[in-house]
Amino acid sequence: HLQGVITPNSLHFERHHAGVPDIDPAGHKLVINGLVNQPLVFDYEDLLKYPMVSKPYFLECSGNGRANTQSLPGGSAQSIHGLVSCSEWTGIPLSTLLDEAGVLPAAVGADAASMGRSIPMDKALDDVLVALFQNGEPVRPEQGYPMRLFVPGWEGNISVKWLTQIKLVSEPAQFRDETSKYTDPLPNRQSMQFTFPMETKSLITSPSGEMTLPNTGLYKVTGIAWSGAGSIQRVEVSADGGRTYADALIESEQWNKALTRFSIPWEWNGGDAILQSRATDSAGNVQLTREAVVADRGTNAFYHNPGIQSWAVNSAGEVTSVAV
Ligand SMILES: Nc1nc2c(c(=O)[nH]1)N[C@H]1C(S)=C(S)[C@@H](COP(=O)(O)O)O[C@H]1N2
Ligand SMILES: [Mo]
Repeated sequence: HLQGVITPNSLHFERHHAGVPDIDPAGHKLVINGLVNQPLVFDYEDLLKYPMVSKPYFLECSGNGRANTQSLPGGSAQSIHGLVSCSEWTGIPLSTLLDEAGVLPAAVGADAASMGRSIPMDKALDDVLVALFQNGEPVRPEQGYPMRLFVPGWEGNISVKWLTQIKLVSEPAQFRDETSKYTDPLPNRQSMQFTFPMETKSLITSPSGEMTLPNTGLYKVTGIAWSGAGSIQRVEVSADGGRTYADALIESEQWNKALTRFSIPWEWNGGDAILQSRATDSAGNVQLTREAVVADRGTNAFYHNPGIQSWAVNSAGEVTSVAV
């Protein structure tokens, strides 16, 4: 039921592993230590004085879409794919703070909040933010107030909320949330060590699962597309389960690592149809089919499932999630 590509703050998805802490910013400190020339401690007020950048980025939990790896129990766009949102994030480039701390050679970025994740140094110095604002207002408690790490394009878990510490270390810290969780098992019983970028994905949001088309005639099929590897270049839509595709209209800006809105007109003649969308990003990645994801990762892997969503429309106009 949303349009455009920016998620209102009150509707941003929430994923908390241990509830939302009630933090008084006056007592909150951010520490940068480890392999640095000069360990630093920042108050919230100190950080507000730094130059900031504002960029629109999506945030997606790597568990998004996981219902589609196993059998499909039906479901809606929200229940299957609701763990993605897009905001204008405002914050201090992490590179500014690391530059001030003086990073020692061969250091690897890691932070050690209760939610700890290791971040390779080249990413830490590229586009990572210490985000303080979201769509112009202070980051909400549910999103990490007073500050969160924001790691554009990468699995949501790594964007540590309620950030307290950034520690420079020489190798990955092997935190619980990068080893026992958020690891992708493969069909040959091996596992991927780290899967950082969220893959090229799109989703038709209307019409979508659990909606009913009231009558035959003209519909506007619309949805969102995104990629952790760059911007969305193209979205194709099929009404026959992927046998034929037509190019959708891109309705929004094609921002880097942000949601992009697409639409296409469709005439529903009252018969059975299967709606699908397929995105292509600026790096040339084409969204995988559900079959390809399952063949590649097996049915035990439920993180990182960007597979094409199929919405079946029956002659009563009912829309259901199906496996194609
Ligand atoms: N400190 C902390 N950071 C965290 C989490 C958490 O539980 N605690 N959840 C992670 C997960 S799994 C995701 S998907 C994102 C969700 O961010 P959001 O709640 O702002 O949508 O935050 C990540 N950062
Ligand atoms: Mo997540």
